[in-house]
Amino acid sequence: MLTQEKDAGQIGRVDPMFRSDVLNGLAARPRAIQARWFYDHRGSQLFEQITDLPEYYPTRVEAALLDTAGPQVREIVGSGRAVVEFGSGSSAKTPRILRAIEPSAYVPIDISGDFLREAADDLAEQFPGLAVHPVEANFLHPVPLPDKVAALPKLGFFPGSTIGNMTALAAVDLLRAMRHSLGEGAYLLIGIDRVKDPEILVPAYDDAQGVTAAFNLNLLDRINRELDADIPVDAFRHKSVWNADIERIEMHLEAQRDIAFTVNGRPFDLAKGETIHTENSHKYTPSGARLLLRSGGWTPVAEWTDDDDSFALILAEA
Ligand code: AVI
Repeated sequence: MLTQEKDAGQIGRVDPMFRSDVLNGLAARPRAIQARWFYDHRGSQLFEQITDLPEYYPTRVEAALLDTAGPQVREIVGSGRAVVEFGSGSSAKTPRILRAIEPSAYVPIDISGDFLREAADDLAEQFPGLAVHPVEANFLHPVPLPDKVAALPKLGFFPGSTIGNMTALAAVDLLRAMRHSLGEGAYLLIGIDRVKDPEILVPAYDDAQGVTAAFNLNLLDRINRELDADIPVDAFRHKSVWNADIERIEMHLEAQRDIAFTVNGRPFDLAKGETIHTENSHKYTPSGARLLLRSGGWTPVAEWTDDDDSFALILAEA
């Protein structure tokens, strides 16, 4: 995921960025709130549940691909590198790659320091002898890496198709920032979800158990909790749609009736059927993914996909 936000509501602080993004997003046309705000404590828990859903194939398929690709990645990049994971979160996929690569150091980067240190401690315990240097930073910009890994060649790790949650332009900027952070001679191992039949894609973002719906609607609960709002959450419905022109899944919250509410003292009115756009998940064709990487300054050198070509793990060179 892009970021793991601290649960400001639980500790009684209001994040001014959250407030301004929500107020501006609700006033804009079309109305839209950035997906990064999904990940309060509850949202992060719901996302973990999403990754186990039968309909949500990316996590499962990528985990299997990491197991297959690991030894081949090691053959190409060699051992002894520093693995630098962007947006490491709970570092759930990390052991798979660390086991295969046998790096000298592991540098998890995440915006949430609490999550980061917990995950770093866990990994240090699982891999005794591995130097773990967590960095609390926003990886959307170039990140200075710790001096202790300056001399080591790097392998960037960006799993989960998180890159898909950005527009292509923002994705290219991020890939360039990563190249800058990792330096000459670096490799990047990245997970990218494929364009496929909407009959598979739409349920992956609108599952039968309603976990994704709860994840999307939690954003409104979060606004009520943290921004002194009175949004009638029950009056909204989760919607997942495939936008074929832009090759992306879009998540929206749709008003089921005319709705009036206030956020931080500001009034908003939504007509029945109006939506708040909350997330984009861009999918890539094989050539589209390679073009994206090249535009971001990376040359693809190897690629692994499952039998259905539903997800790709790509190794690229700086
Ligand atoms: C974090 N990110 C890659 C997920 C995705 O598939 O776009 C977020 C998500 N949203 C709904 N389900 C999963």
